[in-house]
Formats: sequence, structure tokens, C-alpha cells
Amino acid sequence: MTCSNPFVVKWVEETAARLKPTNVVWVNGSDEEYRSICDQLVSDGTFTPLNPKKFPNSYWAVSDPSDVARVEDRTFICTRSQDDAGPTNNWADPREMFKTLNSLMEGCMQGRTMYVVPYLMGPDGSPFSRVGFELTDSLYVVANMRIMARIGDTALRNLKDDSNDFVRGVHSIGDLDPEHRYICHFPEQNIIASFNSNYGGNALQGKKCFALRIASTLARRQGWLAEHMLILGITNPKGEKHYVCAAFPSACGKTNLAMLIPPQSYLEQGWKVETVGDDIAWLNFGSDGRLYAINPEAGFFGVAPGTSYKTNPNAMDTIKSNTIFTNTALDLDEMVPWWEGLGEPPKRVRDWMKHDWTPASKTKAAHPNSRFTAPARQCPSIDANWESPGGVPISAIIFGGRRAHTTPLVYQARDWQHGTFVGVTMASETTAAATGKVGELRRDPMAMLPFIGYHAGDYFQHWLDMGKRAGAKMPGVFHVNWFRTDDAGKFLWPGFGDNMRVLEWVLGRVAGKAGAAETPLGFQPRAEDLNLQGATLSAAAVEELLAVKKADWEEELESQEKFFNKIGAKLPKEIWTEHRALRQRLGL
Ligand code: OXD
Ligand code: MN
Repeated sequence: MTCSNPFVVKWVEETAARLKPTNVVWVNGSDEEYRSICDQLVSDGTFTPLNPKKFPNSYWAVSDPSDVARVEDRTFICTRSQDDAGPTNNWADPREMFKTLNSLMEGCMQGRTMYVVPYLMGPDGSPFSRVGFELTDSLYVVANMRIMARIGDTALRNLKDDSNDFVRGVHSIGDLDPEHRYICHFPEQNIIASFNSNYGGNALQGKKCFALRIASTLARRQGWLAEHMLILGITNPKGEKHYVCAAFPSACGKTNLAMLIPPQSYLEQGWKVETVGDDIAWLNFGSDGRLYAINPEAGFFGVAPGTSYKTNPNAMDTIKSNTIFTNTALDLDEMVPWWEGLGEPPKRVRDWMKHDWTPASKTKAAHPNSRFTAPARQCPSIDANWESPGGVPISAIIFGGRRAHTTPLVYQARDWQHGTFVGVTMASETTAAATGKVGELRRDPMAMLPFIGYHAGDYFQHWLDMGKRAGAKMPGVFHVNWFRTDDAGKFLWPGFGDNMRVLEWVLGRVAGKAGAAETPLGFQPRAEDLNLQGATLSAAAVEELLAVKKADWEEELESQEKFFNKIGAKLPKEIWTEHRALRQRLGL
């Protein structure tokens, strides 16, 4: 299918004239084309084919050692007014940034091919889906985009010939110089430019750049929400099904929760959990006034280390074929990927830096942020409605973070305004998905800190406004913390499948059936309100998991205030009101 949209054709021609590729190839998204892309990546040494019996049509790749994660300090929101980017984003003047990028990228594709990748974020034919184009000189990016989005002809079919409403994206690997790495967003023009990185979160523009940063600005203008949330469906033994969204900062187990397998006792009673998405949700009002979610993505870009048949069997079965492994280690005898947490190390291991590795080596074999890119449709728990054009109705929104102390296992917000406050005050101890220090407490509102494409204060206001529009039809809001530890630093909660116990309580609350105590935080289960049958938990551990300690909260309230002051005058007054009310309820 040739593209007959004159806006697209003109922009592609203009871009090619500036970047000067040797040739321009339009990607159609077919199976045949994908096979030939993979063959080329094998012959140029980017892809190592894996054992065709154990991992058919799957490949191992490693990145430049300096290019292994998102780079928040090199990520920019370019708006005419600095105030529109707000205090949590790196701002740049769009004219200045265009100048910088134009001079850096002028002729950067000489001797290379420029691939034109039309992509659709969202299900084919959905009124909520959107089209983007990524012009890239990285065949690795094309191969990953083929898994993560619906690319080629499907995308073109979803764009009207007279429509100028698409995201224009340019990406070049340049020379991977970290000093001149740029991940730039121009929300006023719907433009994305990424340069000198080939890492998924920087270079697969459909994901964080479009589906979160640009989409959040579209959502604000158009009255919807683009969120960093997984989507899952839960069916109870009576056959009643509810969908929930959950927001966690990067690498807090979102993929595991999205693919949760309930404990045996739940399975025997007929509970079922199904996956709609593991990272991003676009939420729109349906005609009944409820919020409906679509997963804009078509694949999973999951963290490999720690993934195993013990922690996430559904992910393990998803990645058995048609998968790209980046920066994992390689078992040279079996030609299968390996990473820490998968089990016994194989005899002959090549690490992600392409060195021989043994358990005695001082480094990890797989990079902690090594990833698999796998088609969502291969997930055994994929929900029958995951590509439903209208989306799935959302009954609850769950916020969470990685906190060793302070926040209890679960609590429910009192109403939407309070729920927005709970989201705004989310915080988590940092992990490896972004470059930077590991283990520090970082405030991460709605898990969107690195992804809000505009002023965070305006974003919080948008959340409040959405609630005013829908009133009582908004989903219930909850907060969970799977990561609370005892004095010895050991996790108190088993996590993984046992998180089902918390989900059951959440759905029970939404249905008005589960019991709770009203506490300063909102509504919390008492031990007897949770189904802990079959869980190996002492009464003391349960008590500790549910405890709210004044000293911890005193510190927490102070940290919230510091964060609010950073947001400044645009922090909605309702958020201060909720904060003061919480302080009062805690008697602090
Ligand atoms: C991701 C992230 O890769 O949040 O999903 O960093
Ligand atoms: Mn994410």
C-alpha cells in the first residue's frame, strides 16, 4: 500500500532532503518484510539467532554499553513558554532545539537507509487509536517497532488521506555519543526527535515519547487520560468480570502484576486474571460516562532479570518465540538467553558486554535493565477484549510504589479528589530502568514523573477535572505497597500470585461488599477483611503490613510538602486541602 496522504509524503521528502539517506524504504509491516529485516540484522551482526527449536524466530542483541536505559537528563519538552513544561521536565525553547537538532542531524543518514515506519498506537479501527510515523536509520528499531506497535499498512489504513493529525518522529542512531544524546518532544507541533540512542525507551518512539509524553498533552486538550498503567481483567467465581488499571514506577513488577496467576485456591474456586496491557493505558469516557481503557501497544518490552517460571510463567510462555532479547546474557551451548533470576547459570555464558562470564565474575551476566520485546498476542493470559476498539470499562485504579516502610499493603482513597491526591503523592525507591542512583526515594506522581508532557500542576488539575466530569462513575482509587520490609530488610508480603488477595479486596470494595476500617489514610482492610487462607504469613507480619506509623508519616508529610513546593503555584489547591486533611487525621 502506498501512502497517499500528501502531508506525510511532503514531510518525508523534506526530512530525507535534510538527513540525506542513501535510500528511503517505506515499511509495510508484512511477515515477509519482517523476515527479511531479521535476516539483514543477522548478516550485519546486530542479531544472533537463537536456538530455533527452543526460541523459534527469536534473536539476541546487545547495545552499546553506554546506551542501556532511558536518559531523563537528556529528555526535553520543547514548548514556547517554559512554564508549559513545568518544573519536573527539562525544558528547551523549540526554536533553539530545532536549531541544535538541525545542525547535529544535517546529513546524519548519509550512507544509511531511512526507514519510514507508519505506526498505529491502539487497536485497528478504534476511535481512540492514533497514528505516528518514525523515520529511522535503525533497522533494530524497525524490528522492535514491528512487535511493539501495529506498523505499516495497518497504520496507513487508520489515517485519512486529508488528515494532518499524526505524530511526526525522526530518529537517528548518529554515533551514539551520550554527550549529544537528545530525546525531544514538541507537543505544540506533535513532533518527536531522538538522536544518538538506540535504547527502547528512547528510540521506540511509539512507547514513552508518543503514548505517554505527547499523548498526555493531547489527552489534556481533548478530555482523556494517557497513563503509565497496566490493564488487567479479573473474573470472580460468579463469572463477574472487572477491569482495573494500575500505575507503578518503572520496574516495580508491573509486567508481573499484569500477567498474575492467582494462588491455587483461587483457581480452584474459578477466579481468573487476564491481561490487556502491561505498561500504558489510554482512558476515554464511554457513552455510559464510565472510563474505558485501551492498550496503545501491541507488545511487551519487559525487564528480563528476575523473570522466571516462578515469578511470571505467562511472560516466560510469551517470550518463547518471535522475541528479541536485548542485553541479556547468552547460553553458548544451548543458544538460549539467560539472566540473573532464571535459575542455575549455564556452563558457557557470554555476558551482555560479549565477554565470557562465570558465576565468579564480579559483574552481572545480563544488564539489570536487559529486555525482551515480545508480541502481546502470544501471552497465554491475553484478554479476549484486549483489542476491543471501544476499550474495556475500568472499575478501579491502583497506585503503588516500592516503599520499605510507611505505606501499608493497601488502602482505598475516600473519593476521586482524595484518589488524585494519593496518585500525586506516590513515591518509590528507584531501580535500574532509568539511569541514576538505585535505592533513593523519588516522588513519582501517578508513576508519570518522567512522562508528563506538560506542567505537572496542570496535569494534576486535569485529573481533578476529569473526576468533576464523571462524578460517581469514576473508578475507585487504591494504593498498594508490595515491598514493605521487616527490621531485617526482608519483604513481609509474598507478592506475585498472592497479590490476588489484595485485588480481591479491591474488587470487594468496588462492589460495596468487602469490609474496611476508616483510618487516617482512607479505608484499610482489617486482617479479617483480607482472604489470607493458604498464605504463609504470621499474624505479626499481617499487623506490620497494615500498620500506619506516625513517625514514618511525619517524614512522609514533610517530603510531600517539599515536592508540592517544587510544583509551585500550579499545584491545585485541592491537593493542599487533601494534604492538610491527612495531616489533621493523623494528628500531626
Ligand atoms: C519502561 C519504563 O520501560 O517505565 O516501561 O521505563
Ligand atoms: Mn513503563
